[in-house]
Amino acid sequence: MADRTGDESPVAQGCFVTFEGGEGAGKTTQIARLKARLAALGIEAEVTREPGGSPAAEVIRKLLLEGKVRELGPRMEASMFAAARADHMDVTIRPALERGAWVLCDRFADSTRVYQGEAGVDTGFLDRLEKIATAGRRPDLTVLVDVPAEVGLARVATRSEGAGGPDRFETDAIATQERRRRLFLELAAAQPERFVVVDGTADAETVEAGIWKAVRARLLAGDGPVLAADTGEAS
Ligand code: T5A
Repeated sequence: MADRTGDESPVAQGCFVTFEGGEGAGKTTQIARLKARLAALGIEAEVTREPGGSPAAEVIRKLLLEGKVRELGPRMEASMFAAARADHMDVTIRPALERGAWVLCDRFADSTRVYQGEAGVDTGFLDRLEKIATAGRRPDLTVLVDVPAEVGLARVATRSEGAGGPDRFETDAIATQERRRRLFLELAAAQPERFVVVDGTADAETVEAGIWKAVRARLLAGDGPVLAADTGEAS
């Protein structure tokens, strides 16, 4: 596993991989598949999600997804996503990485950039929130699972029928969902060293293969973990 300390010694820290995309893109499905692929190499991966991923952040998740914060405005929503993220980093993500596990996180700070950015929260405010919430720890790789909004929403609609209906963000208009998609693609284009974009409309096996190819190329050398001596500071 890559060294994130900047030291010469090959002290292993886990890799931090985030998954982003619109509603129903297939992130959760692909995280489970990547976890299994890593396990086959003997690499432990902790799966987590946002909002949520720690006991306190799960409390905030419930408030956000029920829509109780919506009437307080997008700045308040952005602040609550960030508060949840700060706790998630402290309680779940950082400790896992420090013990050498990989962290596979379903959504992270890019979702705030896209969802709350699209809702009108200015970039300066989002920058400050991200700095506080993450203390500058960025993902080593971000997988953007890209699907047209109608494809993702159709998948989610099938699932919602038996699960108490759609959440606060799934009910937004299709034009809003498409703007979010474009913003995700813009983020990916601006940071190609961190992002890989995969076509989420393909079948799950094909999507999985595309993600695995990127993980191998960016984070693994051949069949073995990348050591600090091989890579220096990983991006
Ligand atoms: N949010 C989140 C913000 O506004 N700001 C933030 O900062 C953060 C962190 C979270 C909501 O919060 C918002 C964004 C979200 O709206 P959530 O319930 O966690 O809500 O929702 P999502 O992250 O969108 O997760 P979903 O479960 O809805 O989508 P996934 O995980 O992308 O999709 P998945 O894998 O569950 O698959 C959905 C369905 O499609 C099928 C699956 O079997 C499943 O039924 N599927 C496929 N079908 C065909 N082909 C494939 N390739 C398929 N892959 C999966």
